[in-house]
Amino acid sequence: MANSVEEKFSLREVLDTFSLCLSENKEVYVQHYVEGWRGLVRFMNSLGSVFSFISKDAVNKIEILVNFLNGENGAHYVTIQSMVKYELDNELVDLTRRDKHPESGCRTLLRLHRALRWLELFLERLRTSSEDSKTSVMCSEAYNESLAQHHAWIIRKAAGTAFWALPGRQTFFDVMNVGTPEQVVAMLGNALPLISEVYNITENLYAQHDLLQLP
Ligand code: 1Q0
Repeated sequence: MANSVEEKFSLREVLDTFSLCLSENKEVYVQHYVEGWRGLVRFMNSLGSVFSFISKDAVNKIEILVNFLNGENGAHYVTIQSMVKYELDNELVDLTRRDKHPESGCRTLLRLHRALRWLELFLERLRTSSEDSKTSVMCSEAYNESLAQHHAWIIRKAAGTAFWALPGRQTFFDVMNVGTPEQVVAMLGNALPLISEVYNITENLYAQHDLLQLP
């Protein structure tokens, strides 16, 4: 019982993690970035096993990045900026097709980065939704505007099916463990600018180095 309480998802906790992502000079710490994703995956797991194919992929990508962070070149993986520089300078990124470095930090983080855009769009819809809004609709609209453009048909199909299993808005709010719907809305209002900032910094960095389409 104590365990289930300990592992209870709290939106506040996850969002705190994202707020730690930015350094003073606006670099993005990989450690806090992946911690934020771990929290989100915990939340997704609590929604049921239909989402496990999604959380498995997310966990796999989190682990690839953690292994780099804890590896012998970990110092280069402290921020997304230093990772990009290190991997590009040392030709550790497959730029046109997956070959010698199929699981580079850059391509792995790009997948989470695209998912962060989905999160931003979804949470914004949730924040401005009304009592009778459907989470499945908000989720699939956000998905179609973001991640779907990078996914093959079969994955889009599976994701679309999973979205139908999402709990309703009120249950969603309850699981977030923040308080009343008004408090959830206020919390999202505080969190979204932070998530957007992390997203935009990463997007600009990747665009600057022409990395947005890494295979
Ligand atoms: C709660 C509902 C969750 C809906 C998540 C939407 C994302 C759907 C993504 C479907 C991905 C399917 C699995 C495989 C995909 C890979 O092919 C793909 C590309 O990788 P690769 O190596 O083949 O090139 N991978 C990805 O695109 C990465 C996908 C990561 C998705 C991580 C989603 C984590 C979600 C967390 C739930 C957040 C709940 C939000 C509300 C909480 C409030 C803070």
